[in-house]
Amino acid sequence: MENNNTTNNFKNNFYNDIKQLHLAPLWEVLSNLVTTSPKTKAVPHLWKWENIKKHVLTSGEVISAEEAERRVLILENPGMKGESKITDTLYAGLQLILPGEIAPSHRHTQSALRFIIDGNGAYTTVDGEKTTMLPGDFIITPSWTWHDHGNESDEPMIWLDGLDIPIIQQFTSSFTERLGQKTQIINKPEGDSLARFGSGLLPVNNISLNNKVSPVFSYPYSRTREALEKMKNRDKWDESHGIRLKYTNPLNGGHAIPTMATFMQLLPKSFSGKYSRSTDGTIYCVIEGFGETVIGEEKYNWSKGDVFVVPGWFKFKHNTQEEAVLFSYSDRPVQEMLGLFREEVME
Ligand code: 1HN
Repeated sequence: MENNNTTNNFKNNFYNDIKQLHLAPLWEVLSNLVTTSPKTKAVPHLWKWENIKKHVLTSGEVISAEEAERRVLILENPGMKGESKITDTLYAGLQLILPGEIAPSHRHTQSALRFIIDGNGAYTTVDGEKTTMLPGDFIITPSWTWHDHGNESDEPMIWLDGLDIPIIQQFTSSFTERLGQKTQIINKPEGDSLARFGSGLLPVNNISLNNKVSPVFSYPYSRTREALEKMKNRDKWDESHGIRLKYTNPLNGGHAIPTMATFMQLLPKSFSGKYSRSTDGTIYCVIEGFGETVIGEEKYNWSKGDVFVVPGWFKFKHNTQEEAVLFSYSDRPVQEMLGLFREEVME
């Protein structure tokens, strides 16, 4: 007994002493730090367009785009409340811009993507080039490029914003600045970058093939949809993902954004996908069709405008009633660069 007490005192003193010195025993936390398979606080979730659209529109009565700088409702993962995250490494939000409004020009080290859900003909300007936005269009705002948005159409426009905010947080590399005027100077004609770099051609001179960011910043849905349509009758369908294309940087065939992979996929009518899982937690947005995604054992029924998240390493499969088209993004390029990316199809 005496011996036990002495040992306990000795141990307690040890733990107290090291705590004072900001030392901690690894053996108490090791199994939480180095897990046998990925663990995350992120949970699967589906935001139904029919439930959220009205609130996004009401945000337009609460604050102006200019006052808010960016008028966005963040899609927060229910497992990570207050953290402004949809997965451990990524941010998502729904942005509204009303007719006549301007979201003022700024830049930041975070990279952003826009996927247009609703409206017709608002614009965004990136690095001196304006682009008109239509549903299904995919637009990138590379790190540290000036960008502002405006709406000269007569309807509200809503899009999905995806940013690598938590990644930049981890690296203490967040910087931002405002231009100091509402809009930037436009010095290129609309469509310039797509014509130059998105036509299967590259300028011969004065172009670095090592550029990590795609020089195409707007990928119109009309072209994406045509590619999927041409492929759908001739190509072999992936048993989990259907016909899935990745948006690329034409300079090197890599991802369009260095930190975020972006995909568009077509699932045929009556598709019954095989379960798969991958280490990149993925955010999906439905642009056409109806279907369901089974995440773990739970079914999530989706239709146009819905956004859902599959956290990393959760098994999931897609089933459709109608032909469907899904946009998605994840942190896959970062994992690939670090040699961490894993995926598997479950039998
Ligand atoms: C941002 O700059 C935009 O430019 C949208 O539209 C969302 C979220 C956090 C930080 C910057 C935009 C953002 C953002």
